[in-house]
Amino acid sequence: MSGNKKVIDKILDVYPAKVMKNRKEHMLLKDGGKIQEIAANTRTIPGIITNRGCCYAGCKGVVIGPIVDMVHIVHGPVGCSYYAWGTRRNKGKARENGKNFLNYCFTTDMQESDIVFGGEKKLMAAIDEAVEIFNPRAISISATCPVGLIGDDIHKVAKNAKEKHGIPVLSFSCEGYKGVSQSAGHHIANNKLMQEVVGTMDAEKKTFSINLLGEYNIGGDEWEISRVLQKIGYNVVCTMTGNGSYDDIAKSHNADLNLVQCHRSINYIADMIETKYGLPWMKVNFIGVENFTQSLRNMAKFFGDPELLARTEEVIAEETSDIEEEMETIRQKLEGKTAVLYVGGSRAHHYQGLLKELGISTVVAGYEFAHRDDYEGRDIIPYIKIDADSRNIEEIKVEKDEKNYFLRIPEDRLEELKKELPFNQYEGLIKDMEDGSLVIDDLNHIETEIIVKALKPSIVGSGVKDKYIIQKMGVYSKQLHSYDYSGPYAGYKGAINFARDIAAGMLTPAWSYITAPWRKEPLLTGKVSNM
Ligand code: CFM
Repeated sequence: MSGNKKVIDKILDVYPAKVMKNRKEHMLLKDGGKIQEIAANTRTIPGIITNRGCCYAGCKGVVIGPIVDMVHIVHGPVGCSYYAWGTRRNKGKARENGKNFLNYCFTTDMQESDIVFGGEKKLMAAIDEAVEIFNPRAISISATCPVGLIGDDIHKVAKNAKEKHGIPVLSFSCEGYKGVSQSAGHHIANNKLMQEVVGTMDAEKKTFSINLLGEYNIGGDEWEISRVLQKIGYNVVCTMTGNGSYDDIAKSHNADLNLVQCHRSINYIADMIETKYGLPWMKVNFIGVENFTQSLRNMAKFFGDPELLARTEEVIAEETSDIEEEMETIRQKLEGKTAVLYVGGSRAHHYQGLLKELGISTVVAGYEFAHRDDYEGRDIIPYIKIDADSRNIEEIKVEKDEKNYFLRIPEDRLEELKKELPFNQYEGLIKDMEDGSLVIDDLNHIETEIIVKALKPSIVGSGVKDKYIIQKMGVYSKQLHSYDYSGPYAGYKGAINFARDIAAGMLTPAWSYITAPWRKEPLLTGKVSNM
C-alpha cells in the first residue's frame, strides 16, 4: 500500500496552506503497533463539500425516527421532514396494538408567517391532530434550525401536550446547526431517552435477557440478528432503536446485558444505563461471519451457562453450514479486490471483516463524524463499584451495600470475564486495519475524487452524496448506509446477501462502458493569454 503515501500528498497538494495544515491532522497511514492519533469531531472548514449531515439528522433521522409506535413530528419547514422520510430504510413492524407510523412524514410545515409570529400554536395543533387521527403511544418533536433561531419553546409545548393528551411527548432541541455533525444529535437523543423513557416501566424478568443498542434495522438487519439470538435462547428486551417500541425502551433497564453494535450513536446510553442500573455493556459486531460468531461466543461466555454455550455452538454450526459453500464460491471470484470504506461513525469498521472473508482488502477507511475513540479505541473502565455519593442516582435496582453499587456481573467471575470479553471498551477502527492503509476523517468531495482516481478500488462502500459521482468514474459504489434497496446484511444470512450483491455489482461488465472523466482530461492545462 505504498501508493497511499502519495495519495495523502496529492490531497494535501490541492489545498491552501491553512487548510492543508488542518486536513493533515485528519489522515494517517496505519503504522504497526504504534499508538496513533487522529483529529476527529471538529468543525468542517467552510467551503469544503463535506459528506456530513446535521444535528437534526442525527437526532430525528437516526436515533428517534426508527421507534415505530411514536409519531415523530418535525417542527420546521417541510423540506427537513421530507428529506428524512424513508431514505434511511430503518424498517419496523407494528406491535399487537397495530401502531406503526414509520411510513408517515409529519411536519408543521413552517411558513414565513410562523417565522415572524412564532410556530408554537401550529405545533400544538399538529400534536392535537396527530393524537386524534393516529392515537400514537407517544410523540416526539424535533426542532429544525429556524425553531432555535426564532426561539419557539418546544419543551413548553411538549409539557402542555403531555398534560392535555396523557401520553409522553418528548421534545428535542436538535436544531441542525448544533455541534459539528449529526453526532451532536445522537447525544441529544440519548440524553432524553435516558431522562424520560428508560426505567419508567418494568418488564417481567426473563433469563438471558439482552438489549441491542445501536442497531437500527436498516434493510431488516435487526430481524436477522434477533432470529439467531432467539434461536439460541436469548430474550431481546429492546432494540435501540431499530424496530423499537416506546414500552420496550422504557423496560430496557431490566435486561442483563447491553450489546453495543454502533458505539458512536449510542455509547452515551450504554454508559448511563451502566452507571444508573449496573448493566454492563459489551461491544459486538454482527457484520461478517467471523465477527458474528465471535460476538455470539462472547455473549455466551458472559452468561456462563453450559447449556447456552452448547446451544450457541450448535446454532453457529447450523447457520454457517448453510452459507459456507456459496461464500467460498463468491470469495474465489472476488479474491484480491480492494475496497475504500467511508461511512458515518461505525460501518467503515464493521464491514472490514466481511470484506476480508470475501477476499477483499480495505485500503482506505474513514468516518464522517466519529470521535477519536471510534478510531483509537477507548480503555476499559475498570470499576466494579460505583460510589453512590459522587453520582446523582435516585433509583438503583442493583445489589447494594450502604455506599456502593455493584455491576450485575457476579463478582467472583468479573476478573476472569474482564480479561476475556470486551466489557465497556471498544478497540476502534485503526487497530483492525492493515499496515500502510489510509485512515481518513471527514472525507470531502475533492478528496474522494483524488482517492478513487489514484487507487481505482474495486468497490467504494459509501453512499448518500457520493455514490453516483464514484460510479460515473467507472467504479462500483455500494450504499453502506441504506444498502441501496437490499438487505439484511447482518448475521449469517445477511453475509450471503451482501456477498451476492457486491459480487453482482463489481463483476458486471457495465463498468467497462464508462469512460472515467480523467481519461478525457487534457494532459496539459494553462491559461490563454491575449498578449
Ligand atoms: Fe451508527 Fe448507523 Fe453508523 Fe450512525 Fe448514520 Fe446509518 Fe451510518 Mo448512515 S447510527 S454511526 S448516523 S451505524 S445513518 S445506521 S449508515 S451514517 S455508519
